Amino acid sequence: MEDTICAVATSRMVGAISIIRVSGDEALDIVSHIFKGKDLKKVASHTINYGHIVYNGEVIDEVLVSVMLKPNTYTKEDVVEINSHGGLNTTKKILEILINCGCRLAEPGEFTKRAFLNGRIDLAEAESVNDLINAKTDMARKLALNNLTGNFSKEIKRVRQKITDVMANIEVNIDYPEYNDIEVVTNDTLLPKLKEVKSDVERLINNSENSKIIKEGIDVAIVGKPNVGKSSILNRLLDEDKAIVTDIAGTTRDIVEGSISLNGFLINFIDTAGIRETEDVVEKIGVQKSREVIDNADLVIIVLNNNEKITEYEEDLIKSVPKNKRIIMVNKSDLDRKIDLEDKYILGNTVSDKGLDNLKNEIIKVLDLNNLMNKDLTYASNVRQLSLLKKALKSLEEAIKNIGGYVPIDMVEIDISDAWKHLGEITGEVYEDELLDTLFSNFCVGK
Ligand SMILES: Nc1nc2c(ncn2[C@@H]2O[C@H](COP(=O)(O)OP(=O)(O)OP(=O)(O)O)[C@@H](O)[C@H]2O)c(=O)[nH]1
Ligand SMILES: [Mg+2]
Repeated sequence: MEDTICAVATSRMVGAISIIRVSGDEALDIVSHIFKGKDLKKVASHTINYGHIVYNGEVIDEVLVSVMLKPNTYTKEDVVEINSHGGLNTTKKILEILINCGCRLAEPGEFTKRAFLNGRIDLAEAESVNDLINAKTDMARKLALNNLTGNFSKEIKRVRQKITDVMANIEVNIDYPEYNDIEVVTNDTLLPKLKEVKSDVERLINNSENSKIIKEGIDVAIVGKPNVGKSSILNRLLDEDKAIVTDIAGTTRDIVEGSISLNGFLINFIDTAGIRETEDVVEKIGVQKSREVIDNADLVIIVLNNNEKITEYEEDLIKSVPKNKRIIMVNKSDLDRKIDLEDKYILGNTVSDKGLDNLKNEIIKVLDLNNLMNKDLTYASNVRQLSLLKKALKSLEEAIKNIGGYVPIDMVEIDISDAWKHLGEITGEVYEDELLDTLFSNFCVGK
């Protein structure tokens, strides 16, 4: 924390501009030393200053330098940012010079880590910085931004405050049992408060189940007999020839995947090997994988051939996937109809793309994406936060269970304070150094 750190904050590819970020007590001294232009130590905070980076008499680049003095900066330290010309060599050279002059190369996420350690943002907000950078869809961006602005943290703090009140109440009664005017801790007063907290936490957990869908996308498996046109459908959905299509049954032997954005959601389509009894070793493995994909998918598109009678295997396949998790697509509608089917289905073909829009609309409908889009986005955005919410819930349930029994109140308080602690870990009011190391190592350097 005492070092002045530096890193390239922009992408490490060729671009018009690169930003090299410097943060720490020495930031201004070090950059002033290599900057020719106005005296940076005398300029006002939050200004951009034109000049040159000059080192050992050599002009390295023409730059704009932003000077931002603490505490109103990203890290709450002095931050100086050099806007140089893009390109790997110039950027690298300036970075080298900064290191020569006393900066240390920042670790991944170290600027954000400092923002956290210096109390500008909490841990949940810090995590959403990374989520925002890595957002793959519009919805993921919205979720990250909502958490970055602190809405989720506020909710956690609000719930935590309620627990604090309960604990204070218990403490007073343990410490001063002789005071009659202090609210007596009984089942009648504690229980309703704890139940309220429990339902707050439950609500957050239930909402949070959507965050995987929003961040990582929805896995949609395309399954069916060989040769019904699964790979053709995948290619048409992706609008590229990703999977090999031939008229030989058993063409797809391994999983082929591709993603599109639908209504702001990421949909990961997974094309599988046609499922059938086979003696071919490679195909057998493919078929086995297909079955696993069906079990793990959020939605399954079962493809049938309009030109063939439905087989017993296909009927079993339809039955094996719950209605709310499947869409039946009858493909090859350009050929004579031979199929006989009672279930609801989408009819189409990949020759003229007929039915493909209906298929997409059905995906939106079955997954209830329109509804999900309008839902409140105040919830846990990753597994760490969600598992802490679940731990807190467990402790609260334990406390509620014991409160009416013969368990002494100070024992009940242990569970209550566990819940309080788990919620505090979400926002980083309670944390261990190890956690910070793993958490920030997922960030990019310069953030
Ligand atoms: N007439 C017609 N032919 C189609 C249609 N869709 C796909 N085909 C043809 O059907 C054959 C099989 O298509 P694929 O997409 O490879 O079928 P698949 O289900 O992936 O087959 P496997 O990978 O072997 O399981 C190819 O010759 C395609 O050109 C369609 O809508 N109409
Ligand atoms: Mg295929």
